[in-house]
Amino acid sequence: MSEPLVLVERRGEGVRGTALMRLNRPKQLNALNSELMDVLGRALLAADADDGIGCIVITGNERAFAAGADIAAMAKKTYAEALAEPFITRNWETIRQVRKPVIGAVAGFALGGGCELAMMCDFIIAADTAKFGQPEIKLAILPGAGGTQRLPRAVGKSKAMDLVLTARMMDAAEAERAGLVSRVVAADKLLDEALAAAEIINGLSGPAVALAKACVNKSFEGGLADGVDYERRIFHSLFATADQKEGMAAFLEKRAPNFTAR
Ligand code: DAK
Repeated sequence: MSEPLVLVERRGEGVRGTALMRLNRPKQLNALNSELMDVLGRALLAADADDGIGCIVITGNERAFAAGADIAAMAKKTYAEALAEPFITRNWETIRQVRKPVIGAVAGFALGGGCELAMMCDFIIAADTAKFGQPEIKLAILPGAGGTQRLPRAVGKSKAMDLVLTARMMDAAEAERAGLVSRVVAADKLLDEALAAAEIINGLSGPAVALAKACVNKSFEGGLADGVDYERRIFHSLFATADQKEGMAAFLEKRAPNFTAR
């Protein structure tokens, strides 16, 4: 039997745990082909629908998060074929449907589609070995899974242009300075750090977390005024939840909250 393309396991002891998803094509540096993206997409949707999961962590291995979409699978496609068949598009957007937080835990190469997949996560925790880049220009293509849109939003126009146009890689320290990653840790602590962050989220109010994620995402999708208006309405709606009452009461009573996702 062949190895699963994504290894999925539940981590954490609490009522809500973490779905840990490891990309698993090590010989190809986790190059992302359609089959792998299908499996990942199904796992993401299953975790999102599972009440026992609060947070998702996507990771690779020590050498690579993912070195891009699978060049071998793309190399011979004609323009007409790329247009006519779903190509690799159908399963690249699945992650955007996920309402629960998705943390990218990146060690080694995160290039091309690998960098784009990491950027589709809600935040990235990087090992000090991580290397990010959009080297597609070297293949005479350009980032095709949102890289030209998400990278400038993350690191600003100048650095995004630099990376996209020169194909150079950026190390973890530079990525942290630029705001692409939220934190950098020693490689052997990467998974612990990501799972600890997930565990904190698992203990919070599920509805509040999902709506906070939606609000932050909204800030990237429209103008500031629309985003603030959207945020205000979502903010008000949270006062309909029992978790808001409990969270504020617990603070005022100087005790730990007991959230029930209601
Ligand atoms: N695809 C296929 N195989 C890959 C690969 C990739 N992206 N990256 C590495 N590999 C394979 C290598 O071919 C090699 O296989 P064997 O020769 O052993 O059979 C094996 O992984 C180990 O790689 P290397 O021998 O090259 O290892 P090195 O340490 O020397 O170099 C490297 C590591 C990461 C610098 C190098 O492998 C490299 O430059 N890889 C390619 C990086 C790259 O160009 N990435 C961008 C690919 S284009 C879209 C969605 C996504 C995309 C586009 C559209 N839509 C939704 C429309 C994305 C496009 C891309 O990502």
